[in-house]
Amino acid sequence: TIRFEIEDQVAIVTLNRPDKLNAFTEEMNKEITKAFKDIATNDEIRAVLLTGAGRAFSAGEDLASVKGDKPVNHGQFLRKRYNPMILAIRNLEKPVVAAVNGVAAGAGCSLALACDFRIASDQASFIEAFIHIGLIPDSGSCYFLPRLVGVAKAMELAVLGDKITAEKAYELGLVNRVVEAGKLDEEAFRFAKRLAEMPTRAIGLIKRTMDRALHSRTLEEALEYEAYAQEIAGKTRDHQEGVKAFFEKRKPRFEGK
Ligand code: LHQ
Repeated sequence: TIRFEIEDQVAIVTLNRPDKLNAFTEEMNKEITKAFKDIATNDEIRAVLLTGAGRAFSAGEDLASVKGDKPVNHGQFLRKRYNPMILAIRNLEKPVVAAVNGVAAGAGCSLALACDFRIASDQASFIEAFIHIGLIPDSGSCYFLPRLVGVAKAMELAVLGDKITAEKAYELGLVNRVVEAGKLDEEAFRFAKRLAEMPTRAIGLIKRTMDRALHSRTLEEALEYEAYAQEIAGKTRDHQEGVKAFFEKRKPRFEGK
């Protein structure tokens, strides 16, 4: 239910149930989580591109699983299937770019928000669709949304569940770039490849340090974590190479180590 490729040190993960708008099944959740765990331990991979096959990014949970007579415990559902998937992305110390090719609804929207960067096609849209079926935004949306757009807008998006266009998402700060639909693959890959050529350890540490700073209680605490993370970055070969290249007036060749 997903495709996995590696090209120029970029892992390309494609949600691949196009006839179901890439709606999630248990199998798919597990495959995505496993892919991100494999990426964590594969030194050849220095950036990830996450996208959807066909006209959608993802329509969220495949509601076929909820419509049966058997009641589903949504809490357990999330703990087992979705939370590990979201945590695998946030805990990955490599940059993750979502190439949002079409509609991202419900947990599909959450998945896009869990990534570090979002490049949207001008045909993409975002919907916190949960409220339309009497649910709350899950899979990290209640965490990511207010951080990305502020509490007032986050409440509006979560409670009203309106579909917003890529352009609107850009204005809100929800996506980093909007590109022509026909150029999305190329532009998003170029972006991911650029990241893959950068100091991977430092990017991973930026990701971790920013995530922590967002819930640091004091500036002191955040400064201390920066010092701790910088100590690690300072010991990398990429740091040495960066300084050396600067004085030799040439482009650095980072290895991700
Ligand atoms: C679908 C779906 C779908 C099945 C379109 N499932 N078939 C966590 C905890 C526990 C339980 C529940 O879930 C969660 C997490 C969640 O993600 S909850 C939120 C689940 N997602 C939604 O509620 C979104 C439902 N879908 C929509 O609102 C629309 O379909 C969107 C906006 C995604 C796309 O709209 P359109 O482009 O107008 O396409 P469409 O509505 O015509 O859909 C095309 C087909 O895909 C259609 O089937 P059909 O047989 O009529 O062609 C839809 O029924 C089917 N489909 N989403 N999530």
